[in-house]
This record gives sequence, C-alpha cells and structure tokens, in this order.
Amino acid sequence: MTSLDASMTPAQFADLLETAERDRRPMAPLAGIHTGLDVVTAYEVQRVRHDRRLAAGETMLGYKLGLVSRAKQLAMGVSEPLWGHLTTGLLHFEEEPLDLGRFIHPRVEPEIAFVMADEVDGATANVASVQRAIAGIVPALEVLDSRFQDFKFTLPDVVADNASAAAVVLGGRQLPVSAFDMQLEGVVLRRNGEVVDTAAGAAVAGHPAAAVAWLARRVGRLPAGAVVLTGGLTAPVALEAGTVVSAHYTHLGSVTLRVSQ
Ligand code: OOG
Ligand code: MG
Repeated sequence: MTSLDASMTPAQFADLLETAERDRRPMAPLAGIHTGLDVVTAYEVQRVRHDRRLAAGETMLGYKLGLVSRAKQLAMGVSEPLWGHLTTGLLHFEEEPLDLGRFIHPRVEPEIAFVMADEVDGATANVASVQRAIAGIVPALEVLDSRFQDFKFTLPDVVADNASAAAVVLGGRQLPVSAFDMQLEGVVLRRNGEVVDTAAGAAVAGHPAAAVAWLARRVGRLPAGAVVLTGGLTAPVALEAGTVVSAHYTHLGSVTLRVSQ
C-alpha cells in the first residue's frame, strides 16, 4: 500500500503494523498513506491489534502511558501524551537476558509502575482517588520498538502502534503509597555502568498519579488488578547486543535489563 488511500479500514492499518512487526521491517508513517488518519481512528487501530492479541491467547495486563514527561516529548518531537494496552506477552523477567532477535530498533526507558488494588472511576479520577486505589508501586524498565522508520511518527501513528510497546520488566520490590513521596522519587539510569540520565517522579505530569488520573478519564474505568506504566521519566536509551541497563530508585530499589550477546 503505497499510494494515498482514504478508504483503508482500522483492520487494514492493523495488518500493516503487524506485518512490519513480524518481518522486523519498519514502515513509513501511516499518516503519510492516509492523510485523514486522526487520533480517534488511530485508537481504533490500536484496539483491533489488542483484540487480536487477546484472541491469540494473551491476557490483558493493564495500560501504559506515553510521552508524558518533557524529556520524552522533546526526544520524540510529539508534545501530547497517549496511552496503550499492556498484555501478558510483553512481560520480560529481569533475570533473563533479552534476545533482540524479535525487535527492529529497541530502546529502553525507566518508569514508575502501579499495581492497582481497586477500580478507578474515570468520571471522578484525581491524584487522591488514584493513590487510594494503588496496591503497590514498582520500578520498571520499558522496552520500546517503534514499527515506524527511525522512530519518527506523528501522534496518530504512535497511537495506532500501541505507543511503541515492546516489552516490560518489573523490578522486585513493591512499596505502598504511604512508604514514600513518589513525586520526589529519584532515578539514576545507567548504561553499561555509566550514568546516562537522572530524573524524579514529578517528571511525569507533575505526579505519576496525575498521569494515571488522565488515563482513567480517557479509558473511563481503570480495572482492579491492572498494571500501569506511568510514562518514561527520561529520554530512552538504545539497546544493542550485550547492553546492560539499570535504573536505581531512591526507595523502590533497582531494576536491570541485560541484553544477550
Ligand atoms: C512512544 C512511547 C512513549 C513513554 O513512556 O513515553 C512511552 C515512543 O517513545 O516510541 O512509552
Ligand atoms: Mg514508556
């Protein structure tokens, strides 16, 4: 599909993204082949791909936020946040080396993740109601792999591409909300032992729970048990064979990702 085509359905856009993912061949932005692709249609494309994953046997894990921090917005050239779906197939265990064989051009970023105990009603969601609903907070590394060439996309493209989701590594320690002030939670990001970036929890929407309140309003209802990635705190770091990336947090401990040789 190379020419302008205003008649493509969300399922056809989903096919293009899935082919790029399966063949590890990045594609040109969807907005270029369908100038009318808007954000609403793009979320339909995301939904189609999510439903197909569930039909293939994966289970819903939760949600991810994207492009929330200024560092991420500047790095990606898109200044509005978005959300995506997380399924169990994305989970990668910290102890296992990550094989890059299935990715196109993977990157990783440090995040603060919530495990929700209770449902959050989007109609009334705010920082307080989100915090009350949290079971625990864990440190996370998110692996991203845009299905678009050179990680270049517009907001509708990256929405359709499920916010570039590729893998999620959750750290071992889970703390309750009362244990610390997550706005002030510091993170030091290291690549092969060298510090490459630093940030604090307030980088995402002023407060990670504010980012999740925004998400709850968008999705209408955040279910109990959901895992939510609250958004990359720093710019992402490229992954290559042998790369070791670790994120050390003030209270949450650390999470490490080792890439296979
Ligand atoms: C889009 C995904 C953004 C985040 O945490 O900001 C994201 C991208 O950067 O490719 O996951
Ligand atoms: Mg992220």
